[in-house]
Amino acid sequence: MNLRDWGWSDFFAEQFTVWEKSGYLPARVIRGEKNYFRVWTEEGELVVRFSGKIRHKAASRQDFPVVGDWVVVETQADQRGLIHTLLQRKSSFSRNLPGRRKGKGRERHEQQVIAANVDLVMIVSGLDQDFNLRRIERYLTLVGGCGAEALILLNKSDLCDDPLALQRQVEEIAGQTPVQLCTARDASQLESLAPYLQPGKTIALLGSSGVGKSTIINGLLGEDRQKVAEVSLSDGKGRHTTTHRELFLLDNGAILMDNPGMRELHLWGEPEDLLESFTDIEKLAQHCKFNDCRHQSEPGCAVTAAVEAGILKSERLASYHKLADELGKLGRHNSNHS
Ligand SMILES: Nc1nc2c(ncn2[C@@H]2O[C@H](COP(=O)(O)OP(=O)(O)OP(=O)(O)O)[C@@H](O)[C@H]2O)c(=O)[nH]1
Ligand SMILES: [Mg+2]
Ligand SMILES: [Zn+2]
Repeated sequence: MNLRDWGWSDFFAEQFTVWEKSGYLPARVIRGEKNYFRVWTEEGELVVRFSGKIRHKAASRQDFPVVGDWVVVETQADQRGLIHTLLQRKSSFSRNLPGRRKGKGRERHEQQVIAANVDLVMIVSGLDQDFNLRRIERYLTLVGGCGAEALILLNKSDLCDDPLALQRQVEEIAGQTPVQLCTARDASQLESLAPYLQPGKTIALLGSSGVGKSTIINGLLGEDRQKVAEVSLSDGKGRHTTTHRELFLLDNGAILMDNPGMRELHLWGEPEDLLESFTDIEKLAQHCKFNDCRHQSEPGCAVTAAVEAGILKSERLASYHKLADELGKLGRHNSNHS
């Protein structure tokens, strides 16, 4: 195998040229543990730690590697190594970890980079109790700001009487993002994903616990590599079975990232990220009387007029307001968003 199998491209190769004579190797982070990472290099898999230098130089959390990152490592004996630097990311997605530090007064916001160098995010949603249009809008907004493409995957069609009706509901809020149905329990149904699984492309599966992300990964790998577990009978919620992000290489060359189900997804990004996830509202807004219309109760608001006319659902506008507020609050904390 070579580096390109793991998603290496000219974008990273250019950054590595200054390291070429160092004897160090480029490596991709494939799994993060508490105090070390597993990386893949041309010489195989290594267990690596941070050099003191990277700790010293890191100004904030986002300077530390996450799964999907490309790093420069010095190899040591026994398949071990040290990470010397983090190469610039082609894309990354982050969430906000609010109110983590105890203290009085203002709400605190902290950017947490979840994963890096992802080309496509599959937003997985279950067609059981998990189904929630507002949550899908939230995920779409997250992906809208991160530089990756998106696909919405509605799983567990077998548990739903009319999957096509739900697919249509999702298509209404999805804009240009494609929406696909599947039943991951039947691996043969995953063949429809083939067009998205291209060699060297990194595809992350995101969604709540229990929606079937690991089942999809196992189905595509053709073997049970990831543990899966039944959702709770009482409330249909998942049991947070997957606890680590991890990359897997498929036979056809695509790279899949399994992720733990996210409990809370607070957005990190810019208000402009809504331009991609709410194109319908942004289009209507061009006809509002005031340029800075907030679509609350301003006169001449084309957005609220569309709600009154039944063209736009009020739940969708409420969702837009909620997400816009959330992104707006990040304000200047957010100047180093990448
Ligand atoms: N009926 C049905 N069950 C499914 C389908 N796909 C997955 N499941 C089941 O849903 C449960 C949860 O699946 P997982 O793959 O563990 O879900 P996950 O998204 O990885 O969950 P976390 O790792 O907790 O985030 C398991 O019991 C799966 O067998 C499907 O298409 N239909
Ligand atoms: Mg899982
Ligand atoms: Zn308006």
